[in-house]
Amino acid sequence: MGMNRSIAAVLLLTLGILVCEGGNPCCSQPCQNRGVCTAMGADDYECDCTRTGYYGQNCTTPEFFTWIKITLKPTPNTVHYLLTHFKGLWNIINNISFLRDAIMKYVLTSRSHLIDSPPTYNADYHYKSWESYSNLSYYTRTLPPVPKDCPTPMGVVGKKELPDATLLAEKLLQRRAFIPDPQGSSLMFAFFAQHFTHQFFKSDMKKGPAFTKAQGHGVDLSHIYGDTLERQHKLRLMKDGKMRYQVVDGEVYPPLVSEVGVEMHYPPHIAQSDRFAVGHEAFGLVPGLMMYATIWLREHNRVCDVMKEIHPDWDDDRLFQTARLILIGETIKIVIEDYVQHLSGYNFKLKFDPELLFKQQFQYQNRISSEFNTLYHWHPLMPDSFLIEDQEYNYKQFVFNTSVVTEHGINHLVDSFTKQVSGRVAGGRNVPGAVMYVAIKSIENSRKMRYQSLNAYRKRFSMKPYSSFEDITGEKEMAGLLEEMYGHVDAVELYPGLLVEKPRDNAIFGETMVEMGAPYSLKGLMGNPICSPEYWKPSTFGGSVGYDIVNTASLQRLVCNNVKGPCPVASFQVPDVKETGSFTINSSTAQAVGREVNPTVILKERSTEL
Ligand code: ACD
Repeated sequence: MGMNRSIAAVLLLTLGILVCEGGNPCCSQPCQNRGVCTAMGADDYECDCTRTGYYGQNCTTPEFFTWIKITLKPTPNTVHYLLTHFKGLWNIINNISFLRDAIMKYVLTSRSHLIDSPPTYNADYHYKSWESYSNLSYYTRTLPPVPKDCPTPMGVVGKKELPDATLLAEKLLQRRAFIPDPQGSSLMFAFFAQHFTHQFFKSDMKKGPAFTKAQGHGVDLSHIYGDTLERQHKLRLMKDGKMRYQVVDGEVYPPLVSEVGVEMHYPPHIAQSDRFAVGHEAFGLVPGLMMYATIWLREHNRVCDVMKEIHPDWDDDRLFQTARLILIGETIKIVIEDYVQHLSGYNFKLKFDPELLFKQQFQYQNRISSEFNTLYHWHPLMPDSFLIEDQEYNYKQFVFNTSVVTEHGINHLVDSFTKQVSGRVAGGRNVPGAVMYVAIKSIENSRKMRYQSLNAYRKRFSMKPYSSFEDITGEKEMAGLLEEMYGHVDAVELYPGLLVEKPRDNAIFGETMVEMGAPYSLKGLMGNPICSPEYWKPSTFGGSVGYDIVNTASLQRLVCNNVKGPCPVASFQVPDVKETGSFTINSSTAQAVGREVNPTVILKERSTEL
C-alpha cells in the first residue's frame, strides 16, 4: 500500500515535471515535507530541504530521527479520538497538575511549530522578501501562491478551468434543510466567533482580498477600541480611563454616532437614535455583534472602576491602557478555556497559562494569514431565523436591527442566544441562502489569491492528502459532483473542501479544519505580547487584582459582571445537549461568578438533566 503510494507520487511528480516542460517546474510542487522549490530555468528545479528533517532531490527521504518520529506518531484522528473519549481517565489527568501542564505544553508547542514565525510569503511574493515580511497591510500566506505560469489553476493537475463558483456553491454548499451542530454550539458561540475574529480579519477590499486593515495581526481588541488612534480617542470618555456610553432604560449601551462622530456602516433607513458607535465600523450588522460590543464596553468601564479604586492617583490614560491589557487577557482566557474548549470537544481541560511556554522556543509575534481568514468563514453556523424571547426574526428583520439590543436588553439576548443551536460547519450543504454570497466570494477571492489545493494544505499541516473524492466527503453523491467539477482529487480547492469534508463523529468540523485552525489559533493567542515573560506578571495588569480578573475570566462571569439583576446562563453550548451533570448552574457556580444566576434558567437546565 505504502509502496504503491510512493510509486504513484513519483509518477505524479515526473508527470508534473513533464507537463511543465518549458513552463515552471515548481508548478508540480515537487518538493515534499515543507521543502522549498526554486525553479532553475524552465526545466529544472531545486528543493531546499534545510531543517525539514528530510533529504533527497524532493525532500522525501526521512533522516533517522524523523523516521522514528513519523513511525511512532499517531494520526490526528487517533489523537482526536483519545482526547474526546475516556472521560473518566481525563477527569483524573485534569486534576494532576503536572500532567495537565505537560499535555497543554505539548498542545501549544506542537501546534504553533506549524506556523512560520516570522512570517514568510504573501499573495504577491512566493519567495522570501523583506517586502513581504515588513508590509503589514498584507495577510501573510502559509503556502505561496500557485505560480502564474502553470498549466492549470492548481499547478499541473485538474482541469484548465475551475468550476463556476456560484454553481459549485449552489450544488455543494447551499443549505437544503438546517443541519444542527451535533456539538450543540449555541448562537452565543456563533456571535462570539464573529465578534472576536473581526478584530483581526478585516480585509481591505479597496486594495483586494490579500490586504488587511487590521494591522495589529492578533488579539488587540481593535474591534472594541477602534483600529486607529483617532477612532479610539473619539470613543473614549477621557475621564477615569472609560469609554463613552449612553444610558437607555437605566442600562449602559454604546454611544450614538451623532454624539461621537465616528464612521459606522448603517443603511440609510436606520434611525439616528439606533446608530450605535463602537470600535468596529461594521458591528451594526447584526444584534449579536452589538450585544457583545455592549458587554465588552461595560466590562471595560467596570474594570476602570476597579482600577481607579486601587489607584486613585492614576490618570485617565493609565487607567485606559491598563484596562485594555486586562481585557486582552480576559479575552484570551475565555477563548482558550471556554471557546476552543467547547469547539474541541476534548475531555482534556485546556489551560491558559503563558508560563508553560517560558522555557520553550517560541516567538511572541503573530501575523494573520489569509488562509486562516478563509477557513474561518463559518457561515453554516447561522440558523434559518433568530429566536429572541418569544419573537422570531428572519434575516431581513434581524440584519442592521440595532433596536433589538435595547428592546430586549442584554439579559434576554444572552438567554435566547444560549438556547438556540447553530448549524454544523462541515459535511456540506449548510450555508443559509441569505449568506451564500459570502461563500461565493470566498471561493472567488481564494482564486484571485491563487491558493494551492486542499491536499497541498493537508500536506503542509502534516496530514495525509485525500486519496479520492469519497475520501473527502465520506459519501458518494457530493463526491461525484466534486469529481465532475474538479477532475482530480488534488485539484479540489481549500474552502469548498473544508465545507464538504466529512465531519468527525458527532463533531462540527472535519479533520482539516481543526488541524489547520488550531495552529493558527494557538499561535495567535499565545504569541500575544501579554503572554511574554516581561508582560505576564501582575504589575502589567495594575497589580494582583487586575491579574486575578484575567486569570478568573470566563464567559459566564463576563456576562454576570455586566448585567443588572439575576444573570442568565451564558454558554457556548446549548444546555439541552449537555450531558447530565456537566451543566449545573448551581450555587457554587453562582458563588464562583460572584453573582446570582437566573433561578428560572437554573430550574429549566436542571430539569433537562433529570
Ligand atoms: C488543539 C486545540 C483544539 C482545537 C480545536 C479546534 C480548532 C479549530 C479551529 C480554530 C478554533 C478557534 C479559533 C480561536 C481563536 C483564534 C485566535 C486567533 C488569534 C489571532 O487541539 O490544538
